[in-house]
Amino acid sequence: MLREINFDGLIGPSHNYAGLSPGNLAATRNAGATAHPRAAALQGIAKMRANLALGLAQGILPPHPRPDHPWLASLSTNYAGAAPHLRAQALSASAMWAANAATVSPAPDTRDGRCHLTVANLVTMPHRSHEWPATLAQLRLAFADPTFAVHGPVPAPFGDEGAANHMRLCAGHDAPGLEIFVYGRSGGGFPARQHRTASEAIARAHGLDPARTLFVEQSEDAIAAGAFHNDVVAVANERVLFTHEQAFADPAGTYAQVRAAMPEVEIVEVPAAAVSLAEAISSYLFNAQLVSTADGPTLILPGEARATLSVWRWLQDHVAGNGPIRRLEVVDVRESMANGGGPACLRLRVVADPATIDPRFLVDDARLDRIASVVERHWPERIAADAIGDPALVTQVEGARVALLEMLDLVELIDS
Ligand code: SUG
Repeated sequence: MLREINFDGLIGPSHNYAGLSPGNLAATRNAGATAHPRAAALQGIAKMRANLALGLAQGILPPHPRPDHPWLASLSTNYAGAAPHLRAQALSASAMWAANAATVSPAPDTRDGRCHLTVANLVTMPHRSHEWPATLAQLRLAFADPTFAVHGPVPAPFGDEGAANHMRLCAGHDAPGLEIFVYGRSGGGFPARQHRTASEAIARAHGLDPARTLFVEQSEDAIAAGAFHNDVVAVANERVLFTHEQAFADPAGTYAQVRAAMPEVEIVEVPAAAVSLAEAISSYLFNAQLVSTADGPTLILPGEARATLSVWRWLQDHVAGNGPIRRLEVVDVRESMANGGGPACLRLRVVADPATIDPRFLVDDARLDRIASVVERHWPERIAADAIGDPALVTQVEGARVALLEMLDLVELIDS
């Protein structure tokens, strides 16, 4: 049976605040702060437990090998000798944001009836541009079953940031969907990370039906205000599209196209008069996971959304007024949030039959207990900005990942 499975990136032992992402206001604001990788990973695990408690299927994508020595070697340097910015880029735990791992088109949407995944090239940010080989190795293992097709990255310079700029609307997860690719141009001097050419290439590779595929431009105002990915200002699930009024370059035209392709859609637009773009972005209201539970459409929100008066008031009114979103769940992922990654950034959605997935990538409560105990034993308690070059930190980070992969029975990933 096809169902939605959320694969969360397990927050890696090298999680730190190096301010590597211009245009991501939280990350640049927190540059130089002390990070807490152990607490960060435990917050992510608690979020996964909360998802299980809601009756959702849950998977994981383990951290990548960091520092990325082969990447530094390709730049003719090594960790000890590299310039500080290259060292930070090589150590980044940014693969935790699994929404940027790949774009996924479930089997009901594709010409050959397979579930297609294209690994994201992430070429716009140097620290993310070297994620894709390790991500691809994981996807090829997890989705080795012939009911999946796993594609390599779209070539540079066409930036692709994966599911963070892709939404799917459908009558039910196992029904044919309308796939919406959101691309950008730039805004406020910040780069657009998703290029239309990349989105079009992915739609072709996945064999999508043009009648059920839309390419929509993100608003420049949203990018300028810090929405470096569309999933910071809009999210979709089944029949519901939940969006800020200023998410798209042409909101009315976008809604008309969506309604024409899928008349039963329920568009929930939050007006700027109720929640400003700045509040939406600082609270990550739209970086919630919008999921289907027994209670109906449910939003899994970061604590920052509850702490933002206008946002929480809007949500309360929506639920009290019998709006399409029926339930609110709040999770604490503040270590990830401080680098601009909310609940939705941390997960990649895959609609598939769980029986077709390598079980080493799926989790239940007992497995999360074992993962948490590895994290408690091996993840650094803190990483201060000036510790990035410390050889003892590198030893601890590398050892922690090996301990995790041994426990997960995924030692074949040690070098990739
Ligand atoms: O690419 N932050 C990530 C956050 C990604 C959020 N993902 C989604 N919106 N789906 C990024 O900007 C910060 C790393 C640093 O500065 O050390 C970072 O990469």
